[in-house]
Amino acid sequence: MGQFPLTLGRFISQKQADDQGASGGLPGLLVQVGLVGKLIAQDLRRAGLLNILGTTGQINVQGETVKKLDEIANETFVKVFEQNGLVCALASEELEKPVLFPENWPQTKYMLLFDPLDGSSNTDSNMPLGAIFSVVRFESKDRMPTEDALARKGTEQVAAGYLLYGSSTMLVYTVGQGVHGFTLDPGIGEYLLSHESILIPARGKVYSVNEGNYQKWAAGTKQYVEYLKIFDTATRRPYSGRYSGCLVADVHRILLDGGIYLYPGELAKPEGKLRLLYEANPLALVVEQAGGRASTGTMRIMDVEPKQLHQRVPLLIGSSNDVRDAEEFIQGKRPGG
Ligand code: AFP
Repeated sequence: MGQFPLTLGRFISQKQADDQGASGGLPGLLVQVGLVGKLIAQDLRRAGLLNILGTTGQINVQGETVKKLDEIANETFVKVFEQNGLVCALASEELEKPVLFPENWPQTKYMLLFDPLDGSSNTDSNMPLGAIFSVVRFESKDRMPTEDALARKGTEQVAAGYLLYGSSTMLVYTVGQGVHGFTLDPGIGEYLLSHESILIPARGKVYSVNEGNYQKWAAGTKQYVEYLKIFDTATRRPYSGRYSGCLVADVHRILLDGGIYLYPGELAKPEGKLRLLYEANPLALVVEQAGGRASTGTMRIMDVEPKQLHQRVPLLIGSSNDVRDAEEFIQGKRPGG
């Protein structure tokens, strides 16, 4: 009989066994993120039948309308992690303040930051959704983590990844030893290894951006997107536009096939829309581990020094050559294309 695909738990434990430096709690933490994914996927599969679509009537800390599924996804993350003792702090896009678990410290030093439901505008139209997570460690011997301990540079992440609720439910993660993808088999309730050691092509032919914002962009961003549309077979242009409204879905496509996703800064909002700590940093770690690049347009995402928990950052992410091209346009180094 052929080899049965590796489950998430077995794969992570095997990888951890190979890496003497890894400490115990991380595999369990990642498996628990997988559990959150199973619980949320179950709701999403029947969302139209459960009266969980639409909005709650609330506005979140981001000033955005809260969808019922945002709240359900956030509650699922918090409930799973307040019960498993695997983290000493949680930070969520949906919560203004972090949730601290002093009872779990110092047994566990891990802290989890997450966007519980990415792509909320897609909830009622059965379009792709995701979740993004980042893990950092709190090393102090003599004090509990506070909010400032969560605001760490992307280079300090010990793990990161995402859940993708698409035609399949997938979990993609990295602990700094490559990027691995698992597909949920709903029949047995297990994530099975489906994409081992993902590597992103150095260049793609897809760009993913909301062109409705075109008039808000600085000249360099406009010039780059216009450049992608010019016919030139030598540089495989024009690129194809693909934009789902879900960062996770668009970045996943680019991770596998190559290309670039952009949510650039705007003249009136130079910081852009996406969050550094629980959107840009985790996806930057995944994409860099797969051989790609993630930039603000002027610097590496993972080198950005955080100032506060929910800070925004412009994001260009994907194939290294595509992101470098975009940076050169944005930095005014290629006015002529
Ligand atoms: P929502 O979760 O509020 O829908 O935002 C989704 C997102 O953060 C990211 O997943 C999308 O790529 C991007 O914002 C869509 O933003 P626009 O609707 O402004 O293009």
